[in-house]
Amino acid sequence: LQQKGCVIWITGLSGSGKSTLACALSRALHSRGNLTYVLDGDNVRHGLNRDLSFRAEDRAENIRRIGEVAKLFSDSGIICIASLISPYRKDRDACRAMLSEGNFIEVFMDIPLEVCEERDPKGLYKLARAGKIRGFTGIDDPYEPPLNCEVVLQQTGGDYASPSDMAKTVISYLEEKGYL
Ligand code: GGZ
Repeated sequence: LQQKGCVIWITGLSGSGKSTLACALSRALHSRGNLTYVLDGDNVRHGLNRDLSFRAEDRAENIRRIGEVAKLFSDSGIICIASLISPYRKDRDACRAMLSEGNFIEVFMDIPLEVCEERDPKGLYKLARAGKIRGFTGIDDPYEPPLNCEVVLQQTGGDYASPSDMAKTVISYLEEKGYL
């Protein structure tokens, strides 16, 4: 098995495509024979983290727990893909500090709020604008973009890369850095 355990941490707004990328990346790695595990914020909140709300302290705890679990997977040699909004820089940096040097690969879905809101796959932005959801990230709750992350995925020439192209970009990074 040609891989080194690590955590690929995908951060970005709701509707930016984090879960879609996590899934595409996981599939692409499986087809190469690599082992992965996906920890998706929205899913983990139905089980392990079902006691947590979206207040800043609870988001911090959500991120901390997912970081700890991701570390366990990465210690076992698995490539763990964590996809959650993780809006606060200090919470993401605390996860980075938990892992050995270089084993935390932060991937920023740099998709403008207008685009995420236009997509609105679950209709949550509409509810947030109508005041039916309070403290929604990007509307009335903050999102702090990474200042120094390993991979930034953004618009190129007026169009967005497909999930499989984005997955390829991440895989190239992993190859370049010797994780694969
Ligand atoms: C942001 C919210 C909120 C609020 C519910 N703010 O796009 P989704 O729907 O499927 O994924 C979002 C998910 C965010 O959970 P995370 O665990 O990723 O968040 S964090 O890292 O900040 O703890 C969204 C939905 O839950 N959702 N209410 N108020 N997103």
